[in-house]
Amino acid sequence: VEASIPEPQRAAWKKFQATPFVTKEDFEKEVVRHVETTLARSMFNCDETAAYAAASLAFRDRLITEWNRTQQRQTFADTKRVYYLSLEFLMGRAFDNAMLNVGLKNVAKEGLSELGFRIEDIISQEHDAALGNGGLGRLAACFLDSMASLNYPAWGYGLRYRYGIFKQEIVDGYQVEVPDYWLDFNPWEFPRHDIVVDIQFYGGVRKYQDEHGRNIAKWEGGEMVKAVAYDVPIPGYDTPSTNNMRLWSSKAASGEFDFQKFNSGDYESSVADQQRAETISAVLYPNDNLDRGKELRLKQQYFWVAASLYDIVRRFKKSKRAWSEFPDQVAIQLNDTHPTLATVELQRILIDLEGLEWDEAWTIVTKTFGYTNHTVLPEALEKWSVPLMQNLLPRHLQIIYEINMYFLQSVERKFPGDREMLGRVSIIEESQPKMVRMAYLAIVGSHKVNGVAELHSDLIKTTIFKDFVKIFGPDKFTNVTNGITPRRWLHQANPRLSELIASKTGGLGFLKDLNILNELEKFADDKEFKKEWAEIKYANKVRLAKHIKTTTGVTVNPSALFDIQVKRIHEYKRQQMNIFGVIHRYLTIKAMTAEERKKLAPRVSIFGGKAAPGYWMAKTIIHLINNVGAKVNNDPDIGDLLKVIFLEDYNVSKAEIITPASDVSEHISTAGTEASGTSNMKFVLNGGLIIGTCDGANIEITREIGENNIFLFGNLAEDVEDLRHAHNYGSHTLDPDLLKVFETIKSGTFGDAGAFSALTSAIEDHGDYYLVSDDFHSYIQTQALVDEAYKNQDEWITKTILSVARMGFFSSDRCINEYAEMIWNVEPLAPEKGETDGLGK
Ligand code: CGF
Repeated sequence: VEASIPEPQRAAWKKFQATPFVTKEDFEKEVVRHVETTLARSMFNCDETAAYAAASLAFRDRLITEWNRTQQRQTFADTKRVYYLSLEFLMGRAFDNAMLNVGLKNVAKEGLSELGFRIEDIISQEHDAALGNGGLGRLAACFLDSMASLNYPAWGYGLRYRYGIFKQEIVDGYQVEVPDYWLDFNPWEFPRHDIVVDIQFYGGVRKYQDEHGRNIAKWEGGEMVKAVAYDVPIPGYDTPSTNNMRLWSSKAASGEFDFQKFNSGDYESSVADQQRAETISAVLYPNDNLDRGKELRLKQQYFWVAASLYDIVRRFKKSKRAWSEFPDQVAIQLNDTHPTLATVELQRILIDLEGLEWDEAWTIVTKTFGYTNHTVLPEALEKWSVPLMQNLLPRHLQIIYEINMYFLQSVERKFPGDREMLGRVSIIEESQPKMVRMAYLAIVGSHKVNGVAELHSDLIKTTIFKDFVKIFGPDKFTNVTNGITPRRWLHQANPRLSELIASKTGGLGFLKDLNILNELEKFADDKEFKKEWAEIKYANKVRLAKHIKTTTGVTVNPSALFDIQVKRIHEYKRQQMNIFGVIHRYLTIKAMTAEERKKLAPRVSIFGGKAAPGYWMAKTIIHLINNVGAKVNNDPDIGDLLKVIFLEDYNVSKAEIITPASDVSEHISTAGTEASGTSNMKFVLNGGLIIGTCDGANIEITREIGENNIFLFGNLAEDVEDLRHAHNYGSHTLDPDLLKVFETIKSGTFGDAGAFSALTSAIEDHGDYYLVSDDFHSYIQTQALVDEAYKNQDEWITKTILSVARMGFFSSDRCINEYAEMIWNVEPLAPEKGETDGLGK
């Protein structure tokens, strides 16, 4: 308030307010200005990197202007806001997205061309913002796009990692990890050196009574670290609304190194504090669906939630409302259990700092939070050791014990005498050491819990959270099936398809209401349309084939069937089954006559994805894929009939090239293990078919597009437990075709047989937990159906058109509207008609 300009001077401010560029000329002016002043270069010294920097800064300025207006609008309207807390935001590149969302890509294209640059070259200069591992982080990024596009007052809160997910190199067939230092030059962030929050760790709790006889708990001592805010503007599509993603970066509280130590010659330890503090936001943990329980990770979590809550509470307090109104103004969504400490931190703020009574405070907390569960895999369910938490966050542990006590008392009242139930649902696991079960804490601290696809939401209710359904009733648990943003995953990744769809559906309206795609149904048998459709798919395959050639040296035929599996490498996702299937195909082709070979559809099997650095089995799968590729791709007997490709360093910007180029993509997890999957949606939306199991969102995709348009196979989730039991306690006969594949691997056909023994023995000797053998036969048979179907291109194309036409449900806009209505209770705040939006429309 103190910094606000007095009324009489505001007229001058209004007169000179920044005006976002709209015309090509103004854009060029901005680019040249940034080259000459911000970058201190000139037309004699402007390479593509500098041009990218200047063009991005021109767009960033524009976004910041709209961002300011959006924030002012929201502050004046004083409406409820949503805060999406996610430890991961897998944003990818921002420049192309910003140009498309504000509707000025053509302006930029022509402007850059006049200044001597091709827009594609400039776009490719950008480093991906890879602050995430996989689906969870990319989902958060799609949600930000949708929240802005739908004009919801919403903020994302995350960590500004200095190193994003590692870069993957393949050396001699092995994955090698290389650090991803992405911040060299990042025009998309906006440091807020004025927004700094002190975060406390360690220390102890002093309890005493104040002069009014009230019990006080004071967290004292320990260590202080500073959280500095960095803002990233999130432009909505076709709206001036520009939301904010605030990422926190850690800094030593003193800000300087210790001069005394420095002067006495102890240079190293003089900077130690600084370094220790900065380590907190240094690296993203590279695990997907795995909890490792490392202290630094807990530090990251608390650092981030404490800074975010401080910010949220500060904003609320400005409104001078009563605390009871907090949940009317604030909705906080916990993306997985990573931010669960936020529930405890809010309770601490309310009772320790603001003096509220426990019950009043806890009512506010539970009304404020919602929790999204993303997995049922036991190894991914977060637990923190009690001694670790006691040391790092002593006051929070006390509050957790108190939350648990009141919770267990309520359970006891509902189920008197059921001690087993108390043990099962306790937030504290009575193990050695004791552990805090974060998912249970998140459930108890939230008013809604949701899964991310129908099957998954049913499974959490009947398995891992069964008791909680009995305790809280079924209404607390709900489903919001995941979605993807059609702006990035259709319009940006596949511009020609987007254009074709626009030409038949009356413009780009489908990017805002994806159900409009339905109008494509009437073209499913239209010859001319089908021809154009097929040409676009072919062009996208040519583009990927070029990428394959430059990155791997292998030539692939764009007319072959492109079969793609790109995602994190994980045993439950079963890339091992895919590569075993590829080996089976190789053996089959080898045994075929020339006549038989002529009838076969040539195939390119494409894999991509990172393995967590400590996940040996996943790394072995990558190794096998590469070795199979080396053998098959160089076998003159095979030629174009089969090629096996591993694409290095799969990330968001590569996905934008890969996704539009699939004929078939693989989503073949063991039933019941993949919560949703979102790449399945991206592939279908881009005119590819799926081979998949009855798992996650595959089931709803089938419901929407029709079972004739998807290749489903394998055992069902409800049979998995029995099969596993039979493997361990009954007779376990392996599939004969799979055994032949194993024999070939063991014979050394793909290099050192010993290198892959862990993969085969997991199935032969260790119970085949992921049911590879059980599903192998139907997988191979279904792949044969794919071969057959692909031969009839006419029908195939019709299937892909019908599928795209029926994908409207999977827009992340639909998800966000569901969250807003069922969980957050927030309304969009659209800009007033006539309000200058700078869009030039
Ligand atoms: O979240 C995942 C993904 N691996 O990040 N989970 N986590 N944790 C699930 O496994 C996916 O199935 C899901 O689509 C994604 C987003 O909800």
